[in-house]
Amino acid sequence: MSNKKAPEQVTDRLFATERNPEDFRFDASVARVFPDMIRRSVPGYTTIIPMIEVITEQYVQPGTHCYDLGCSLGASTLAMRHGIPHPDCTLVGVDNSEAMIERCEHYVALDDHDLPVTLRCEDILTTELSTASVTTLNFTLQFVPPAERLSLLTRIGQATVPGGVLILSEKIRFGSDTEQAVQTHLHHEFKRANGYSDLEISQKRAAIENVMIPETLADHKARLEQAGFDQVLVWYQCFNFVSMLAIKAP
Ligand code: GEK
Repeated sequence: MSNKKAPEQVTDRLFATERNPEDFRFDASVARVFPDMIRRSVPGYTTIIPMIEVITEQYVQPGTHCYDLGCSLGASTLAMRHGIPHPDCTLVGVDNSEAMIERCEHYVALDDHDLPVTLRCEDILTTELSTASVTTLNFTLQFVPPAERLSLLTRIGQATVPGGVLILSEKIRFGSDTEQAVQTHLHHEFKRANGYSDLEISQKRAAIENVMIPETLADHKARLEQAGFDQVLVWYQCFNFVSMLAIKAP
């Protein structure tokens, strides 16, 4: 992992004061506070990122492409970069937020690994994918309209070489109302423990409700299999946040 000093983190106070209801967008104000926001909002994020390096190292194949779809500021991209020992691999980060990609370029430049990283400011629904050994969707699929998810995963499945993988991290919902209530409560307590107020929690929830649509684990597993992956397993879960590994048979 890189020894260079990470840029200073700006505290997320975007929802701290009363604001007009408006759908959440990945704009410049979000990009500015993003490392602090995601660390304090997503249980397990700080564990998942270094594990993406470990998983990448296990499944990356020489001469292939690796993709980080919805790369934001490149945390998962850089974890993948450090897990790729083959100089003939290419690593591509894709995000359709200009504000994210601009800042991501800066984080990539500060990192001390040699493997070149290509950043594309493009929609992951249409970005070109081929000969992939490791693809990551780290909390991105949840922002793709549900009707588009199967065709995206099918494109990833078709682009993945035998023995290749997709790392898919998502906020999930539960089939049981009682489990949904308990896990949602625990997630809100996690946010409270990280210094978010009740107002911040409720305003963020209202802003994100129409743009981030969680699905059940069973829905994810069934769709990943339909998309051409042979084995799907959960390698991490904390409350209602899960990371799956979808493997294409060698
Ligand atoms: C991390 N993976 O730090 N095309 C391209 N980008 C998209 C699209 C799309 N259709 N939809 C959403 N995004 C990162 C965290 S954040 C997760 C990922 C979160 C992008 C969006 O612009 C944002 O940067 C990212 O997906 C989701 O490991 O904020 O909870």
